[in-house]
Amino acid sequence: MSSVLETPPATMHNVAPIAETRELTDGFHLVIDALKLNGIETIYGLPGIPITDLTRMAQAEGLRVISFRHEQNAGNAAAIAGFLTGKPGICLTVSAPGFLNGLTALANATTNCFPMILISGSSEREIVDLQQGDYEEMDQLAIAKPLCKAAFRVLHAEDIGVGIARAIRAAVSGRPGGVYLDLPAKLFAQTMDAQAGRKSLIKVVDPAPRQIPAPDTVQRALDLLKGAKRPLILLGKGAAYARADEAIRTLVEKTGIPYLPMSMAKGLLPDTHPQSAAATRSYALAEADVVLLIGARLNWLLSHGKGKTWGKPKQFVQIDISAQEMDSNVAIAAPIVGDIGSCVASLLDQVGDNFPQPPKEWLDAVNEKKNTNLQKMAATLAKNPSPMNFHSALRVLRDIVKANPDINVVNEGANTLDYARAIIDMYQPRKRFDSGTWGVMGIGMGFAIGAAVTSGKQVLAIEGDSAFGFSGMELETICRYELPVCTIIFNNNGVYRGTDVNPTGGKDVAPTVFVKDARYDKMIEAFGGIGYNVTTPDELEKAVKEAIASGKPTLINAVIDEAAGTESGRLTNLNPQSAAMKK
Ligand code: ADP
Ligand code: TZD
Repeated sequence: MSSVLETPPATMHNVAPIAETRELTDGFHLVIDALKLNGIETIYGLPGIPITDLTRMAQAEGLRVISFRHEQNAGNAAAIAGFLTGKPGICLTVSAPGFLNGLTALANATTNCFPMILISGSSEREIVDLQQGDYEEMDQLAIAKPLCKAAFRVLHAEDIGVGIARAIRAAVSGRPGGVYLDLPAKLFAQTMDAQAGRKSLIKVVDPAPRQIPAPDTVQRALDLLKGAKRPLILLGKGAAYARADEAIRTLVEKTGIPYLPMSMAKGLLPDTHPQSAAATRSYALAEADVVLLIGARLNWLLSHGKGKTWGKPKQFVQIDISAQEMDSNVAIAAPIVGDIGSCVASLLDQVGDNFPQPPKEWLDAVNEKKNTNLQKMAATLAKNPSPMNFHSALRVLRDIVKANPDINVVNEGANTLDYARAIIDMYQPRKRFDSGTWGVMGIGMGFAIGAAVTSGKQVLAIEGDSAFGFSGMELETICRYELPVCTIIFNNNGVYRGTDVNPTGGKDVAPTVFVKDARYDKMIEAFGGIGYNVTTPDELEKAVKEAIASGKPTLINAVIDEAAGTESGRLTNLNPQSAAMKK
């Protein structure tokens, strides 16, 4: 949109005035127009100086503006929208503190390779640079730079098109990540000729171009895989992001190689697929001799590719868009650098119907272990202890997801995360969103909102009671936008568990303990949502089914045995231990 500035010409005598009209646009509208031109439909943000009018105008111009209670949650929503759509999710914040609140989400998005753009208004450059104490003064560009993939500032309205084009391309090309775009307050009010403004905008052509792997790298990988005795495929969230679902499935099935999905790659192939080795993960990792990594890094989540977890010596084939990822932890015998779609297609070109299948002994061994473990797990899940524990509650949720395979699952906590990841099978790609590469708490309500807004489908947010606290105020946002989010709090009275005691006998409770028997269900009722308090699997099942059928904002306070679970979930070994502390 643009305004019309009428400049009445000087009139002489009684000659009728000829209105010289000039159409003007401004920084506000150029930002909105540039985003729209590039297919952006939603802004996740929190209004205030200097971007309040930008949020209003964006809404007026047809963008969906989802307004949050804290910028970190807006940023997390944008990040997961980026993961889901392949377009950068947009988070809009005010300066200094608002920017810093959003920055955690931007850094987390970058760490997880999710494309997002944090756009923050900023104060007057002249005052900031002389450190003269402006309202919300901060050198935001300098602070953002080391924490994201790229950072830009636009000073002139005619450069907004370039700034947004650069931000979009930086976020989605190559390894996706977070981009910071600094827009000083003064920029928004700058005006320029509307036609020149329109011309200054850039519609980014092919923002994430294919990157075809070199044929010899593909051949090297195939040779290694063909000679393997105990091959294994590992699918990471990069594989889910790449949207090469059919090609990946075909590769897995034509090679006959057992595979393991990382948590956010679950559902890329249904977890019930006969080649899934998830139920015998430890055995598969330790025994494999050639491992094909597709969009997964050998970071802490994979024990850095070495040590006890990885047991026998092995050779790695790694598909990744980032050449620098190769050899990050261990030697990569056959790196394939390119986008996963192109790399898998190149492999498939040579994997015909007669690709040598893995030796029967290997497949039999994997299947035997898998079936034994599945039987053990079934026995554990069948129990009905009172009070309810993680397993009996998750059995219910597993069955709900099985019956509703297009449900979005958000998951954070310690035990709640580890058990839910293992117990709940996923059936469709890009339906599971969790604490990710950092193991961060606080993604819950932001991811739930981003997933609900982007997909328009039901979300189940499965939350530890501590994890939920980081973003709980967004229940109001969920109610305000009437989103189909059912939040389930695994309430065991504390961080990890609720059983710690203060060793001094003093009045303060232990640092990991919360208010006992808190009723989180009452929180959502304050905003018009529906709350449930459940203590048994049957009650939980009834509540979730009702919640899903209603499609309304709901919260289920699921009372879990406060002694269930372990300290730090499955990460107990990462807690530093001092010899001086040992008795
Ligand atoms: P996980 O946590 O599931 O193991 P990671 O986040 O560690 O997964 O790894 C994802 C990897 O996928 C990153 O190294 C990233 O560079 C890569 N990646 C992301 N998108 C693509 C793509 N389209 N093509 C190739 N590699 C990709
Ligand atoms: N702060 C942030 C931002 N991220 C973190 N990961 C932590 C703190 C430390 N932390 C974990 O790693 S898990 C967790 C914290 C505080 C919460 C565990 O308690 P919970 O889960 O109630 O959410 P369980 O399921 O009861 O174990």
